[in-house]
Amino acid sequence: MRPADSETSKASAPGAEAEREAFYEKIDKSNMTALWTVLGALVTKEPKSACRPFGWRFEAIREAILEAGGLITAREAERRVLVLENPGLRGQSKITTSLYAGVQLVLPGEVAPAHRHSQSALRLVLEGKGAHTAVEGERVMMSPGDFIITPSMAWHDHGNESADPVFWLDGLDIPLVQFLDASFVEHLGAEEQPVTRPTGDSLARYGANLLPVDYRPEEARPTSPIFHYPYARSREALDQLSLAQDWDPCHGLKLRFANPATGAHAMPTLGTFLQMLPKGFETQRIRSTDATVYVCLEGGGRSRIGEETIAWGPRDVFVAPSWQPVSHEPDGESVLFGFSDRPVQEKLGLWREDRGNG
Ligand code: 1HN
Repeated sequence: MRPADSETSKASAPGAEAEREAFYEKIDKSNMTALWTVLGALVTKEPKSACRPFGWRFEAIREAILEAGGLITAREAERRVLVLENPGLRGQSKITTSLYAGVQLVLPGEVAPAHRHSQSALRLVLEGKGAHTAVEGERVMMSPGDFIITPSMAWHDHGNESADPVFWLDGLDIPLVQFLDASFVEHLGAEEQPVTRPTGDSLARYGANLLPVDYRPEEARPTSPIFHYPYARSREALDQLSLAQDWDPCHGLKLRFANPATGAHAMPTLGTFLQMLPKGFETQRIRSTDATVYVCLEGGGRSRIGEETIAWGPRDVFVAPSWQPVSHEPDGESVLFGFSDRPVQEKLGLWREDRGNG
């Protein structure tokens, strides 16, 4: 063999394999590993995720959590939630590699006690009217489709003064915070935090195309000062925009929830989206590096995600892993809420999408 050949050849000399194995075992005892044995799995040609496409029917979640309602109180559980675990990530409380999701039930008269933590949370109300959540001294009444934010380290508690059970989806950045070893939690001690501001205060102050005259967005915290995005308002925007008939071939009409003072994503770690698909509009396949959790708010249809087809209707939850092509087939006019870690990936310069494949 000429030197040039031997330099590029990957074939190893006879007997080398046994010698190498002995070497790997030896260095293993000193907590060392040879990079060349793991490099291919570490740096992949494209994203390779254990996360799988999957869907949960709301009826099945509802039935299970109502059963839990007879087994444990909200007070006792702190939060009575059934965690939606991705089938490829069982035992880790993850719906995607970086995101957590669960469905919470608050029964009439119950309180979920005040606490705060470094994880950011979103709530997407699925069923029931008349429960409230309090965030940093302000209460909001929850209605189906409402998107509510609990910023990192904001005190929050929930209560239900209505006569019916209330269900919502919780989305949190738990796996991200866990990965960074940056988790803190504190309990207030009191069941409910004191109410210090009138209901509707933050929405009027920051969500009416006005801002307090001396408000400095650059000094503000990284989460939107609005923590309640009522569905009635967002739905009206979709209705108005649908008149333009300006549909994106991959998204139909897709908007993101924003911090009105900066235009940034409403939350620093979670991107939140609202999407309208007109009746019979089959979207073209698109893939992106942010795995996305979808919740159907209205309508019904199917989504093709990678090799799977997932059917959905109102309040169903489904998940698209990173880099798997996604297309939607709505039977009637449909509205989807979605959330992902897109803001994190964008800030790190890692986010990519591809409309040309699949
Ligand atoms: C949490 O604080 C809530 O406040 C819900 O409703 C789910 C899951 C893990 C950690 C904290 C809530 C949660 C959570």
